[in-house]
Amino acid sequence: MARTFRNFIGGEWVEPAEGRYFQNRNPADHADVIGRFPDSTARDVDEAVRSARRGFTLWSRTPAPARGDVLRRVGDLLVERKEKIADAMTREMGKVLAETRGDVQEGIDTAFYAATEGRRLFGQVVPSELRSKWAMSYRRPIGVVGLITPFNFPMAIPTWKMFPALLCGNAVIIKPSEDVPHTVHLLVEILLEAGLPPEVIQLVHGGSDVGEAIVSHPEIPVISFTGSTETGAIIGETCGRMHKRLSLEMGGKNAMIVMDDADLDLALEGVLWGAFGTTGQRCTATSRLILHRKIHDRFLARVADAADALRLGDGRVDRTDVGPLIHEASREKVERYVAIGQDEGAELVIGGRRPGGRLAAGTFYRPTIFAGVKPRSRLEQEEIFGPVLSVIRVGSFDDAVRVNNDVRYGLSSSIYTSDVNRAFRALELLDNGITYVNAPTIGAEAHLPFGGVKATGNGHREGGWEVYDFYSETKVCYVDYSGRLQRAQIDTYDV
Ligand code: UN1
Repeated sequence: MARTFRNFIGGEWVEPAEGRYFQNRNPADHADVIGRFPDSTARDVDEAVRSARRGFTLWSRTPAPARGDVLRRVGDLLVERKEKIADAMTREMGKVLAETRGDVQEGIDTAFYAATEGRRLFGQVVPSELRSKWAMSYRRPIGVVGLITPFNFPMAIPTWKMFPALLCGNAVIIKPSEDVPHTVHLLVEILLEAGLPPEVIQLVHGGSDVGEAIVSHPEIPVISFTGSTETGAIIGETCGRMHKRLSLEMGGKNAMIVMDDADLDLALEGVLWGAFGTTGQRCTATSRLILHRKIHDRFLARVADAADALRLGDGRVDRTDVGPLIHEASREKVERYVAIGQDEGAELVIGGRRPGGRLAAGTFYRPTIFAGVKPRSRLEQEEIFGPVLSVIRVGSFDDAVRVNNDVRYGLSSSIYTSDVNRAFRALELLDNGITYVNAPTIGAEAHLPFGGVKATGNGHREGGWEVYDFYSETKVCYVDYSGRLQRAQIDTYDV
């Protein structure tokens, strides 16, 4: 009998108000049920907000260095449980253990970064234009923050939203994806053990009803969402109407450019990792490979051979290179795009099918490569979120830049070249939030800002220092100790 998990609301593990649950299954083996999780509703969100308001009163008055100490202990516990969490994560979302360990590590890095930020959280002190007057700003907590997180980085993404939000003194309500409720359950256990006052964190499991209730709740002034561009647009409408602060991290159609002077051995390793790691289910996945015509044929042949040799399987087994897709709907989406690619006249080089045999128990799909993909075709333009790589042939660096930029998304890009001038030109011209030189389109580090331009985001960044701006309100303070009325802009400087 599968274990039944609960929400964490009001400082306790509680059942959902309407008593409904959903099942969480292992995508590598659908017979393996991880547990039953609450299928919550707006009533649970209401309760969570009431509690979070109380948590906020307490936590917002706790000094930031003390809040940082809690996050340092969270980091220590994540280090201690890294292996156990990685195993649970692979079981619920499929990617291989090396990657789920990396996912926990990203949470650890984020925790330690947040811990030190508790002793900084800089405001500014600048000269006033008037005498005997101070002008300064500092950062204040905002209130209850609502986080809606996806399945592909079950620990990293919740932590890189939650830790800065907490460090800034906010209370948090989180709804993780229904596909990965267990990982965030384990994270909340750690937060409580580390000494976070219980009402500062609320975990409400469930589907889009819960997400909508969070987004439209009048007492949640800040929302951070990672997911599809379509859902982000809907959330944006509600937040715009309600004057909420919103951070959106959405789709990508990231390209790796390989020039004729590139180290092809290096580029080969890079493209396999970028395109097929996490079974292509990263916002940062390398889904387009732009090849200079001089190396096109020989490099494509090598990529195809190596990708075809990748071993599919349970991510907890050592020899596995690529795990399953998250669920059947996602595999069907990949299949729809394979059909679209064929209709558009692209050449299916490898893959394009489900594997058979023992892998039929999970939602596996063979690494797939299309060549001769035309710029502006649907295969080339739309996010697939699966192990499908589209290869585009170009005649020059300028063409490569044009193809890279000619999509609606702008998360990450990469160029392989040994020409330093060209590398710097690429950094300037590629229209993305992140560009890698001689590395694939994935691999962002926790202490640098993460995010994209165009339809990938709405101008905010996660990670790095910038995210602390998002989760805090700037308060400006003027102190006039002249003892008389001094009018800014009117009483001008009498030198
Ligand atoms: C995502 O793709 O959804 O840069 C997040 C990376 C990871 C984070 C990716 N550190 O690939």
